[in-house]
Amino acid sequence: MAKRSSFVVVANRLPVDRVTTEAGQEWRPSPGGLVTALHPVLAKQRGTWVGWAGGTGEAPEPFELEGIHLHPVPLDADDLERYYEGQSNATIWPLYHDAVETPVYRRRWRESYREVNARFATAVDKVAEQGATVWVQDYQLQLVPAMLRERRPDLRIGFFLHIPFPPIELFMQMPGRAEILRGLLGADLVGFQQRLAAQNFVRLARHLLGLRYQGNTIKVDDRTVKAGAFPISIDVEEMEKLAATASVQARAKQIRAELGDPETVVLGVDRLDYTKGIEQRFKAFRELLSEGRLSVPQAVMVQVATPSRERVEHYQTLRVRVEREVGRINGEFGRVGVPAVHYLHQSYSRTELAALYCAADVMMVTPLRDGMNLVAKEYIAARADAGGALVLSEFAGAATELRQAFLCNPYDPEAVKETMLRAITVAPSEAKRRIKVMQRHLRNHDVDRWARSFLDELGGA
Ligand code: GDG
Repeated sequence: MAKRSSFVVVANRLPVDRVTTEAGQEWRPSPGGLVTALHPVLAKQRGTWVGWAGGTGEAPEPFELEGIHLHPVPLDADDLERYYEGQSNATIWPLYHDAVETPVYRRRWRESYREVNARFATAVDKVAEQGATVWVQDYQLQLVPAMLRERRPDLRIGFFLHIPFPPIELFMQMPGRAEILRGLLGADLVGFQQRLAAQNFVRLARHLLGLRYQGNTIKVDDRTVKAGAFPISIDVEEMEKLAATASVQARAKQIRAELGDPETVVLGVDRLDYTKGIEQRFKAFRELLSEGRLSVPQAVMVQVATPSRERVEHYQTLRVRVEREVGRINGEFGRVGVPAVHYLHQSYSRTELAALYCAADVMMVTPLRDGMNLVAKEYIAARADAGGALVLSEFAGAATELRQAFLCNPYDPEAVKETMLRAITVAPSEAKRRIKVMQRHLRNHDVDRWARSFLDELGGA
């Protein structure tokens, strides 16, 4: 008999990693904004997190870690290929990001997505006590709200989408589109990063299913479904503290020294993903070098491109293109011992990321489309010295809040170049003023506030 909870979080992944130590295998919490925000609520209500534990063998038995019940859902190799890499990351991900890569549609992937969503719904049914609150996370699980409501009309169900929700014209491409929409409409509250996304959703409900809505409330049979914007954030205090530690500060200095103490360090930190605009950023840097408006070694660029979704074809071809561009820039503008671009296809600790943020004069966040983008917020929070400048794409959700960033249109190469130069040459007093305004905003809008506002709204829904 599974342990029952009054609060259940459902996400594709459990917030843990299996690590091998001398004592054998053990579970470690994997740090992340979501778990940080939800941990207090989960711990207080003895809540349960339902998700995949990684690996394709049998799922481990439910276990407890740091006061949270973890309830693993199994995925086998086929599920991984079809539900996760296929339908989630080669169909839905590109479609929801303005189709910046062509979405791939496969019947078998959709079937697998349905099967796996049903498996998650069944698992939640087992662990949720009568009248429990269930919070479903993200695009991998859009059918879960309706599947769950069918099994358990007693539950209060929330859904939050971490990525953009596309305009009607784009959404309409998706085979089986009505099923997805009905899946989401199983929730009492559907949360998005942005107001525009919530609007896209309610309009789609009318367009596709003829449902009536008033403001952001949709009438579905005899119930109502609310849509709303809940922009996610980071644990601001944690990043401030981490970045202020003596060891991080020392490491930041050391990084600059290792880069040859250039005048300008330009930084990018992203999962290696075609939505992040990494190529656009490199192109801008290359053209500024070739026009002589920047030069090496006075300016250098560091790009951390964390390995991601490496079995999905879009990601393999992106890697080839990005690495060719890095080679081209270094070939043309580097010297022995002095590359123009330091490209790191590796994953780093939070401490090292914080040190990189502190070492960077200009942070480039130039996605073609992004639900929010937490890297932009982390950079601002890390700069206790109020130094540095943030170049931010207008197409990141974060641009709605971080108005004092140097905003740009990543599709316009001249705009990216001009904006990058403005950020490089901004007067220190002006840069400080901008960063401080954004820091004040973030302190009042951290991830804790995000979770509370969603759950308060869901409680009242
Ligand atoms: C999705 C949406 C939305 C990156 N490299 C390393 C590392 N990271 C951390 C960053 C940041 C996080 O990963 C990435 O978050 P982003 O928001 O930038 O982007 P996605 O992964 O695409 O996230 C996005 C987010 O969900 C939340 O709703 O903002 O729009 O696409 O925290 O610091 N962390 C470590 N090593 C790395 O190498 N430790």
